[in-house]
Amino acid sequence: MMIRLAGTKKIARGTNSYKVDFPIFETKMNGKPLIYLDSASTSQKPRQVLEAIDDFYRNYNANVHRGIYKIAEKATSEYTNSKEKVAKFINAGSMQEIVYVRNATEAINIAALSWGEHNIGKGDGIVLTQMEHHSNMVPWMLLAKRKGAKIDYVELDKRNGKLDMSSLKYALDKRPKLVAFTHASNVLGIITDAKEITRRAHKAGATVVIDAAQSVPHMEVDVRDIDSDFFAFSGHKMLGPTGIGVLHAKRDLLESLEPIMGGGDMIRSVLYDSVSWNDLPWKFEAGTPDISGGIGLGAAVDYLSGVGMRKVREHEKKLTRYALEKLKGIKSVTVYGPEEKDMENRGGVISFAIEGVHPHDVAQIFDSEGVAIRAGHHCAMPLVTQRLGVASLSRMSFHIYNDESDIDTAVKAIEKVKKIFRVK
Ligand code: ALA
Repeated sequence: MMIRLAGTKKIARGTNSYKVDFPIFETKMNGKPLIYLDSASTSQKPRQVLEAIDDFYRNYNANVHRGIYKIAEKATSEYTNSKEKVAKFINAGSMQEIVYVRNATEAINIAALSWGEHNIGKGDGIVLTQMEHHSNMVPWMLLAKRKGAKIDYVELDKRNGKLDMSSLKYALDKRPKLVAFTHASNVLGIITDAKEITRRAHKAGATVVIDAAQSVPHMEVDVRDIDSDFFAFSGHKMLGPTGIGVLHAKRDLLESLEPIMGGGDMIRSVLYDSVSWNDLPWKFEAGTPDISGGIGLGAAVDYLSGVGMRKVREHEKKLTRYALEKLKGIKSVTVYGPEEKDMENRGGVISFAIEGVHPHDVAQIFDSEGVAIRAGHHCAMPLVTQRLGVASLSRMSFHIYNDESDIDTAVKAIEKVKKIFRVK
């Protein structure tokens, strides 16, 4: 059972009872209560995560897998235990399938360097989608360049902005070696049908890599049901600390791969002329790992599990629908991504534009009202500039600590932007 600690100072509350768990909401931004609408970029951290990290450094800081003394044993068991928690959270086969990395980007790069290096050759096909984040694009571009492979992009449906399944079919008919796609777009909020895409990709003989950076923090995820080969996400977007992320892969696949980094912790034995690897998942974790990060991530998983991922998803659906309805009623505002009628396929990310106003100016005026949003190409430049045809977009994104009053404040900030820039 989750224990919710009361805040020490007053936190402005709307309709949200979770906000008190997040100390950052005790601070003000430009003299106003902080309204944080940038969780797709990074999430805020509950007190329970901060306390778990603090507890490690204060009370049992020691290296893992090395010390024969009490605090080292505790550090090792807490760190390992966090992997058990993560494995359960995404329904992985076992903690041996949970490789800790720095973030989703590093996870995808490891898949490209370990699996890709040995399995992609000249003329092979790699299938991506038009809405990938750079992190699920550039590692494959680098690999394709090294190997002489060819990249195809699954198009977005012109009618609803979702993945065009006939374009996927066209790409799969060419029997690619790899299909890599996002589970939830950080720009359009679109949630892809990961299970169905994986099924089709496997039928075509492809290995599947899923960028789950924007899905795992916000919804129930079952990697065994999806059946992906590689699955990547970051701790910092799911209420955990920065610097820790997860590469999940099927055990047989991980067993078959060579590590790409060598050093302590990933070896079983080294002689002057030979080396053998440690068991999974340590085989892929060279050097002293991010121990506090793993422990913090475990605490974040405890927190999210205590709330319940269905509840997180329902909360964000309700907020997103509320925000989309409000934005629809504002003249000169264009919203990108599926409409509020389609919430089953939409996450809590809303990219928008105000006619004639640069998104950086929008973000600056929001900032003056204490509201944090992101503005730019959102690390998905091809989607934003080439596919959507705009230089940049403003974006609000939600998590469990947001409520309707946050959106009401954002709507007031939009009215302020329109007034300052004399937008009709
Ligand atoms: N990928 C993160 C975002 O969408 C940083 O903001």
